[in-house]
Amino acid sequence: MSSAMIDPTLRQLIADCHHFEAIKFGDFVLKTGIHSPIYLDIRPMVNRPKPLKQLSELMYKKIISMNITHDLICGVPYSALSIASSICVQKFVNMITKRKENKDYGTKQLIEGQYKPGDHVVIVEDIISSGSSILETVIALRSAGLVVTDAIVFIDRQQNGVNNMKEYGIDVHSLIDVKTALDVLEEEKRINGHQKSGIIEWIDANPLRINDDIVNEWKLLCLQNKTSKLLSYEERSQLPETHPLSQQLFKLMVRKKSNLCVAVDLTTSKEILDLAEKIGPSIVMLKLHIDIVEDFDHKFIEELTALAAEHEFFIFEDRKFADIGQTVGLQFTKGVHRISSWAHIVNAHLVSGPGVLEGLRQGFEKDSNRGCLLVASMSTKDNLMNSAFPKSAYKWSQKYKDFVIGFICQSRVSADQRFIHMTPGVHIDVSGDPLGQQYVTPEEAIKKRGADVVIVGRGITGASDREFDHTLQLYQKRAFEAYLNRDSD
Ligand code: 5IU
Repeated sequence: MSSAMIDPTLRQLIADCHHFEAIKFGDFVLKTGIHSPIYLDIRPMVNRPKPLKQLSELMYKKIISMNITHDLICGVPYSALSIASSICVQKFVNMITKRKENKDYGTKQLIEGQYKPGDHVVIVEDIISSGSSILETVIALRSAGLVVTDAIVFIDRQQNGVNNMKEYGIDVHSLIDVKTALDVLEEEKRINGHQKSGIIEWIDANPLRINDDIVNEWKLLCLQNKTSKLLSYEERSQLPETHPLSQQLFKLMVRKKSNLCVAVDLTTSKEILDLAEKIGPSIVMLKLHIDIVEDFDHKFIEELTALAAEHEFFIFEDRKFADIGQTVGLQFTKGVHRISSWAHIVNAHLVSGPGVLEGLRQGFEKDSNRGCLLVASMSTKDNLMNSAFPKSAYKWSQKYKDFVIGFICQSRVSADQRFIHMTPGVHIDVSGDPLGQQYVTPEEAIKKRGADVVIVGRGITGASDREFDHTLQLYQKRAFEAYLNRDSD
């Protein structure tokens, strides 16, 4: 960061830090016994109304400019609690707090405030050194079923904390790093060049690690699988405000002992109907690409719908709507296929933004028993769907709950268990195809990646006549057993 680019308020805040002795220079003995030429303690800043207000405004601005999904904010105790409260009051954002209890407080709830599992929380902290305090907060939040991926800090001490936190899936965004703050203080004639280079040398020579106790707590949390502890399909069918289609799907999975969706990528209606007849009893969903069917007509749809009713499965048209809302609305409801008239489930990409969901909405209006899955990640090699996609899928799923029922993804997107996670790219024998497809086993998809439903195409449709029934049953059994044994390794 160049000091010339710094926001004037931030520059003033750094000068104030020195003035109020939140940043001091000298010889200080830290908690660890190490001598440090710089001392940072933000309390004198957050005890004063003006710097507190300015700091919290800048931190919230950062949250907005980084486009961080946040239902709630949480300050790391203690100094950052004032910052979080100030953001809460000024910006009307709800906050939660983490209690700072000692160890024997045990399993008692550590989070105070109103929240529900699946809410997205952004952490607010004054200074990051090793990252230990932030990780402690992350552990408490994730144990309570909250989703946390980002933290905002005032000053990064540049002692490896930001890097350390990456390992735990947390992106730390600072308003300023300590070396830039030193540049400002030198420009403000509060420190000379010699002092500054001595401090920088010390910083570079003293990278920090996360405290072992906290790392162990993290490991424990992972072992207990608490970060992703999932309820049974039955329990999830009963969660309040679960979409009616998802409720039916959860119940169907229990009844049929199946969490299998077959991708029927065949090109004639006869082939598809014959296969649907065979696989019907073993699946909960049949996935189509209607645009590859050469002899499409609505009689085919009637017959397929009748089979779906007879064998109890849902029809999923894998159309991946992705255009502007206006076009998508037409693609969904018009044309030869009139997809909205028969597909129980469709899916959409959010590349063009949430307009796609507004476009689809008209096709769902009349029938709440239809749903949409958001594509959050893909199975293919070198695809361009970076972490912005699951984040945005999560964000918009919350706002379109009336017809968004879940995600097509390679790992879970939302801790909100009312949403269904479906994973394609599943095969028990091979690891990929020559066109970039990459496979995982049903066990990997369900136990490691948290899929609720696996989508299998050629693993089943490619089986020879002689082996077909056996293969179908094998996939059904392995996928459902992986679900039943989800919590064992
Ligand atoms: N499909 C994927 N990967 C994805 C998405 C969809 O394979 O990331 I989004 C579709 C494509 C195909 C089916 O219809 O799932 C997988 O077929 P195979 O199991 O035959 O590879």
